[in-house]
Amino acid sequence: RSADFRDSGLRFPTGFTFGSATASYQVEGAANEDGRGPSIWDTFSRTPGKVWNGDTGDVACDHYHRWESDLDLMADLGLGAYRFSIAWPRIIPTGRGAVNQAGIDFYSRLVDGLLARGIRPVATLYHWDLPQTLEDAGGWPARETADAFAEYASVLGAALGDRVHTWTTLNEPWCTAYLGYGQGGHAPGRREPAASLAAAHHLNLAHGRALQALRATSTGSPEYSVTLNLHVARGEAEAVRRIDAVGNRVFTSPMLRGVYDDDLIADTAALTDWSFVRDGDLAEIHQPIDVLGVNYYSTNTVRLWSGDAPRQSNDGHKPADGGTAWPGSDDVVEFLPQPGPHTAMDWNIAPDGLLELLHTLRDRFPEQPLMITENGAAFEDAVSGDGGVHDAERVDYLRRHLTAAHRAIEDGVDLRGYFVWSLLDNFEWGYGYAKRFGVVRVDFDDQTRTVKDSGHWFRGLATTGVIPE
Ligand code: GBH
Repeated sequence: RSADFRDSGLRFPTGFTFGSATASYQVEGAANEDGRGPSIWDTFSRTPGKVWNGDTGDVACDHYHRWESDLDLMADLGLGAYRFSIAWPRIIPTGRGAVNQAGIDFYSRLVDGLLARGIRPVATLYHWDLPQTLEDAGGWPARETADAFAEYASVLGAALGDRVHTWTTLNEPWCTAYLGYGQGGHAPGRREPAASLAAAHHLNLAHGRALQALRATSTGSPEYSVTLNLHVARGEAEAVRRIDAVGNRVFTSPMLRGVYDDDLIADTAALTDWSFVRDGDLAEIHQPIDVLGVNYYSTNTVRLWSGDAPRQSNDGHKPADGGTAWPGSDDVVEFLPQPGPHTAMDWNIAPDGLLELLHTLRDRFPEQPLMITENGAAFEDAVSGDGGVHDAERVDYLRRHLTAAHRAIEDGVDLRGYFVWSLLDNFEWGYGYAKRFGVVRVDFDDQTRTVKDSGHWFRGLATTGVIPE
C-alpha cells in the first residue's frame, strides 16, 4: 500500500454504493416556474455584492427541464445512487400551509426515472433553500421553523416515502447556521453570532422532528440519515477542541447521543445561555439514523490567538467583514495557512484528513454506519482542442480520496458508500458559476454536457468497484 493514497486496483466490498450528488438550487433553475415560491437564495443572489459576478440560480443547469437526459447521463456513468435535494419552496411555496402539487410531481417523476434506471434515490429535504416567508418570520433562529420543517417532512414522506431509498434530513447544518446567520457569506446573510447558535439548535430539532415525521408517513422501507460537514482540525490541542465543539459536536452530540456538551456551552457562554433548548428537545433530536452522511473536502490548521498580532483567517471562506463562522471561538482561535497543494477554492488537498475523520467517527460512534455523501474538487478545467476535458488534477484528487476511503474500510470503518460532488458543474453558492466541481462539464451558454476525464474515470470505478488505473 502506498503512503500517498494513489493506489489503483483496489476493490471495494460488494454492495458499496457509488453515486453522485447535486442540490436543488445549484442545478434546477426554473426559479419562477410551476408555483415555486421564493427562497432565501433567490433573495440573496439577487442582492448586489453577495454572489460573484451577480450570478443567480435562475437557470443554473436547467435541470428542472433537462432532468430526463440528466438521468440518462447518470445511467451512462454507471451510478448506483443519486443524491439530490428537494426545494422546499417548490413543495410548500410559503413554507407552511398549501402544498404545490406541481412541485411534488417533479420530484415524483425524478424518483420514478431513477428507479427505472436502477439508480437509488437519496433525497435530502434541506440543502439551504429556505422559503423566504419563513426567513421573514425569523428563519432558523426562530423555533417555528423547526415546526414548519416537520410539516414539510410529513408531506414528503406521504408523497415519496413509498419509493425513496434514503431520506436525508439536512445537508451541512454547520453552513446553514454559521455561514447563513453568523458569518453572512451564505443566505440569508445575517451576522448574529448568538442567533447562529439558536439556528444550530433549531436545525437539530428540525432534524429529529423530520425523522419522526418521515417514519410516520413513509410507507416503503427507506433508510434515514443526515449529512454533516465535519471538520478535521489540526494543531494546538485547545484550539482543536474548540473547533471540534462548535464545528462538529454541536450536531453529533445531540443527534447521536442526546446531549449538548458542557465545553460547548462554556465556550459560548458570553453569547447565549442556551435557554432556547427546552425540556424534551434533546430526546426529540436523538432519533436513530441508519447512516451518517459525511461531507469532506479538506483540513484546517489552528492555534490559539494571542490577540496581540493581527489574526490570520484562512478557514476557506470569503472575508467576513465582521461575521463569524465559529461563534464563541472566532476571537480565540486562528486558522493558519494550510500546507500542500490547493484546489481552485484554495482548499488544501489532504486525503489523509479523510482517513483521520473516518477513524475518529468509528472511535466515537462504533455502531454508526457511515457514508461519504460529498467529496470532490474545483479546478480550472477547460475544453481542449479534441473536445474533451482532461481534468487530470480532479482524477488524482478522487483517486487519492477513494484510496483513503478504501483504507478506512480495511481498518474496520463501516463505510457504505461514496458520492462525488458533483455530477455537474453548477451554481457554487457565493462563487456563482466561477468554480466548477462537476465530473461532467456544463457550458452555461448552451447547456451542453461534456463528460470530463474524471467522469469517465468514475464510471470505471462505479461499474467495477475497483479503483481504476
Ligand atoms: C458543500 O459545502 C455543499 O454541500 C455543496 O453544496 C457545495 O457545492 C460543495 O460543498 C462545494 O463547496 O475550512 O479548509 O475546510 C462545502 C462546505 C465548508 C467546505 C467550509 C469547505 C471550508 C474549507 N464547506 N469548508 S476548510
